[in-house]
Formats: sequence, structure tokens, C-alpha cells
Amino acid sequence: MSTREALPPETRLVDVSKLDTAAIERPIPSGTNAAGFGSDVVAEALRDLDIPYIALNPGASYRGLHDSLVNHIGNASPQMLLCLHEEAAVAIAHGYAKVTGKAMAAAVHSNVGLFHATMAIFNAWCDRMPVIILGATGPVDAAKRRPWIDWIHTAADQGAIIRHYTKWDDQPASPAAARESLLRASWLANASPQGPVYVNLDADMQEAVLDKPLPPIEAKRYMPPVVSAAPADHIKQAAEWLKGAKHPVILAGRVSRAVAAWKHRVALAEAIGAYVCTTPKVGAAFPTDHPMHLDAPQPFTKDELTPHLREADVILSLDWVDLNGTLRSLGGPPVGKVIQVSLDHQLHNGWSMDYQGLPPVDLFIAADPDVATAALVEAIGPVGSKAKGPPRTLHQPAGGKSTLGIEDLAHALRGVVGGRDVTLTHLPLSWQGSFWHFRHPLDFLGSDGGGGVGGGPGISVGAALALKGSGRLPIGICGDGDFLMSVTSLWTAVHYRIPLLVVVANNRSFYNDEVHQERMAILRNRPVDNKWIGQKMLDPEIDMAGLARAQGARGFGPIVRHEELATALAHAVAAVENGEVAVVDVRIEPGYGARDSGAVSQRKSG
Ligand SMILES: Cc1ncc(C[n+]2csc(CCOP(=O)(O)OP(=O)(O)O)c2C)c(N)n1
Ligand SMILES: [Mg+2]
Repeated sequence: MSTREALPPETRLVDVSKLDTAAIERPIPSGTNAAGFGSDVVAEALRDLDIPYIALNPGASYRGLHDSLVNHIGNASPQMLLCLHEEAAVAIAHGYAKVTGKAMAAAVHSNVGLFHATMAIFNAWCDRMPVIILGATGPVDAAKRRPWIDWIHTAADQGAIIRHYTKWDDQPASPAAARESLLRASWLANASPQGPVYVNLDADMQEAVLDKPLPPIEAKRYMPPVVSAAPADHIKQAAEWLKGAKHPVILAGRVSRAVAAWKHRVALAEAIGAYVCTTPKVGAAFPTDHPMHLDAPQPFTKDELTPHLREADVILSLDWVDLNGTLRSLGGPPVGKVIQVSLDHQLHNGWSMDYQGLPPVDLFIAADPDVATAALVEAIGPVGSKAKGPPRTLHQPAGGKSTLGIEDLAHALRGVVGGRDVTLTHLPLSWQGSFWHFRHPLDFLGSDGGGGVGGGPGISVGAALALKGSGRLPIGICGDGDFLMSVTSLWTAVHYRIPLLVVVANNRSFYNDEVHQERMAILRNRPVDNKWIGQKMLDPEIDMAGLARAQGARGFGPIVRHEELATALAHAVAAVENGEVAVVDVRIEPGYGARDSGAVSQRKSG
């Protein structure tokens, strides 16, 4: 039997290779091309801002803008990306920003569409990723509202729905104000610390005939680059402490995807002989196989880090997510000096507690961490590398079990991708840092940000969009719960020919919460065996590959045996390299490995 036949039967409902990619949503040219309506001004502003894509789900509240995007600017720059759910539209823009560091747009219908988008907006906010969200409202002028529908889809203050987890929002009252609003939105979203912004476009303003054309405007002049450099005396002080430190530790947190900044972090760690810790909450920040990389990236403070923090004479946090929570593993404030480099305080508000606990800090450097690191490398000057120890190695599965585990999935995938440049666009909760090495800032993009399950597929599509043509293979590994919550994000990738591999770590359960129920049962001396109730997705089991095929993607699996796994993954990788979207359903046994052990009462996630 050939390896192909060894795979479960695969039926293609849609053969995307036969579709005409050039014909996707190219509008027939419109005869009239001069800006004639309020929404034409909005569409032109998006074009002037060089926004490449606008992910959307349609709605009558922005039918004016929709028409302008298609018929006035020809569905190019920005090109529409039709999404099947508003949460997917924002998640795609979020994933795009994770790769590029820049905002693309997402458009959502008046209030109800925005309601659908909220979790994805919260995820982008907590992840500090820029997204320009356009919304709309039924005419603000009540005399112009259609009966019923325009009334239920108009709110006095629509921005209030998302104001607490966006950087800024606006409801401009005229086309001129809308243009200014978009320039400001783009400028603010992209300036550090980055975040989502919201512009709410009055339906009447969009549809009104322009009295006269607006004078041209040079968009660039309204968006001066904001460089957040560190004060020189702060850099001098930090450099002195770090140079003199016997046991410095660097906590590398929210940093950019720039290769130059990556090299600066390595140079700094080697120059001062610092151990470096990274976290899967955010994108790759330091080579994980470097001798100075401490432990593997872990979402929670693990045994290897704590003794180093205890011994550290200087701890340098490069915008580490939850510095207070990490230091708490010491049981009291650290003995060593703490340097915090961050601009995050600019975003803290009284509604969301995503700013985390207040850490003890001896020197606060209000600067972009990349800019500050470059300045520190320069201030410390050329010194020999103090790196010590052998390169760190990866976890190997123990073997011996007939069923598959997450470690088998990781091991097989590693073998199949070999030396390819891979970007892990998303990882499941069961993943462990020791499964994969990150040697480039684009090797891993971090978590969903806000702990909102269902972010994985959309973020992966957006990241794959940004990576298209880069030579990198985008792979999103999602829990089954995460996958199922936003599986229809994949249709957008198929439709717009965005190559992507999704591997479902399918334990047929919202397993994280089985772990929580187990803890409850143990603490309350109740039957642990009941932990699966209200958690397991069995009877019927869900056909993940079928959900992929139904949307024109390639679907492989369910894979249940060791001998099938590598072959299925190899076929899926080949399909993606052929420009397709592929999903592999890998049935794994539930288990969080090392995460399962430890404090019974500790609330670890979700
Ligand atoms: C929107 C949302 N709903 C519910 C939760 C609570 N929650 C946290 S993890 C989790 C389970 C996710 O299941 P899956 O993606 O299959 O991962 P597994 O835990 O099985 O590895 C749930 C329901 C959440 N964080 N976000
Ligand atoms: Mg699961």
C-alpha cells in the first residue's frame, strides 16, 4: 500500500486549483471616478495611508463605504478580504500586525458586527497589536433613519462598547473630519505602545453627496514617526549596573520582529553574561537554543528561573508581560536591582486589569525596548562574549505508547518541516517550550494576547497573509476548542489563496478546564472522575478534516496512529507549498505534561 493510500479517504468538495485566482473579486471599472460622496473620501484616505487590506463582514450601515471601496478605488489598496464572522476579520488583522508590526484595517457592521468583534479586539489590545477598525452607525440624524432597522442599529455612543480596550475612537461628523480621523487612527494605532483603534462612520455622512471636492492632503505629514528613545542618563545608569553585575538576568518580553533588534538582545546578553528568559505569551525574543537562554519559554514561572531571579543582582525587563507576577515566585521583592523598560503604562486604564500587578522597580526607562537595547549595547561597548554552557536541546518523546500525545505531534512536525523556515503562528495550551527552537524573530508569533479562545485560526490566517511569498511556512497549531470556535476563518484563506497549515491538537475536550475541575474535586474531596462532564466533545466526535474540506481546504485525518502522522503532515506541507490551505486533525491524548503537576489550588489559565 502506498503512503497515500494509507491515509484516510479524502474527498475534495472544491478543487481550488481549478479556480481562476486572477478573477477574485476584481470589479468591472466604474464609469465615474471622481470622489462624489462622503465615503469616497474615506476610501481615498485608506488608499493614501497605504493600507493593503480591509478584512470585513458586510452590513448596510457601511454600504456607502463598501460601494466606494469597490467602485471608487477598485478594490485595491485596500483590497477587501471577506470574512465569515467579524471576530475573524479582527483576528486576521491582528495576525497580520504580529508579523508586520503594522495595522491593516477591519470593517464591521453597526453595533451587532462590533459586538461579534469584541473578543478579537480585546485579544489585539492585550497583545498590544495595531488594528484600524472601521464601524458604522445608522444615521445619527434620527429624521433620516429607516424605520426599525436603522433604529436598532444606532447607539448614542457606539464606541463605548470597545472604548476600554482600544487606544482611541472617534465618530467624525463630516467627510473632512473622517479623513482627519483616519489619519489620526492610523498614526495612533501604529505608534508605540501599539493597539487597536476604532472609527465609527455615520451612514448619512458616508452616503451624502460631497458639496465640493476636498483639497488634497499629504497623509505622511500628519503621521510623524514617534521615536521613544530612553533618556541618556537612564541608559548610563542601567549600563553601569549591568556591566558591574555578577549575575544579571534579562526577561525579554514585548519586543519587535526586527532582526537587528534580535541581534542587539543577543549582543547585550553575551556582553554582560546575562541569562535570558522568554515567554510564549509574546513572539520569539531570543534564540531558545542559545546557552544563555534559561529554561524553555514557559507561560508561568518555572523552577529553573526562580533561583536565577533570587540570585540576580540586576534584573532587566524588556517590557516583560506581568513582571510583578513573575517576581512573586520569589515570595518577596527581589534582592537585586530591577530595571523596567516599557511604555506600557501609557495604555493603562481603570477598566481592564491587563496591566497586571505593580512590580518593584529601581530604574524605570520609559522607552521602546528595542531602542533602549540598542542604546545599552552601545553604552556598554565592545566586550568579549561571556556566554557559557552548551546549546540548549529539545524535548524528545518518551515513546512506548500506542496513542499519540502532543509531544509526538511536535516531534513528527519537526521532522517533516526539517530545515524549512517555519513561522509558528499559534500554539495550543498543551504545548511546551521545549518542543521547538526559535532562532529568528518570525519563528514564533506569541499567544492570542487576551486569553480569548478562538483567536488561533483567524490570527494564523492573518499571519499567513503577511507571510505569503516570504518563503516562510506558516503553521498554526490549535487546540480543538480553539479551532472549532472560529473554524470559518479558514474560508478567507482558501478564497484569497493564502497558504497555511493548521494542525489541530485534538484531545476532544476543552481540556484546560478538565484540569480545573480536577483541582476543584481534589480540593473538595469529590470524585475526580466527573471532571470530563461539560468538557468533552464526544458523541459525536467532530470531523475536523471535514470542516476544512467543506471550505475548500485540504483535510487530513483523523490521525490516530504513530505510523500515519508523519505521512499526513508531509502531504499537508506539500499542499501548503502548492499554495493551499491544509488542516491535519491529530487525535492526541489529553495532558499538559509538566503543567499538570504543581500547586493544586493555583489558577493557571482561562
Ligand atoms: C472565549 C473563551 N471561552 C472560554 C475560555 C476558557 N477556556 C480556557 S482554555 C479552554 C479550553 C480550550 O480548549 P482547547 O483549545 O481544545 O485546548 P485544550 O485545553 O483542550 O488543550 C477554555 C474553554 C476562554 N479562555 N476563552
Ligand atoms: Mg482540546
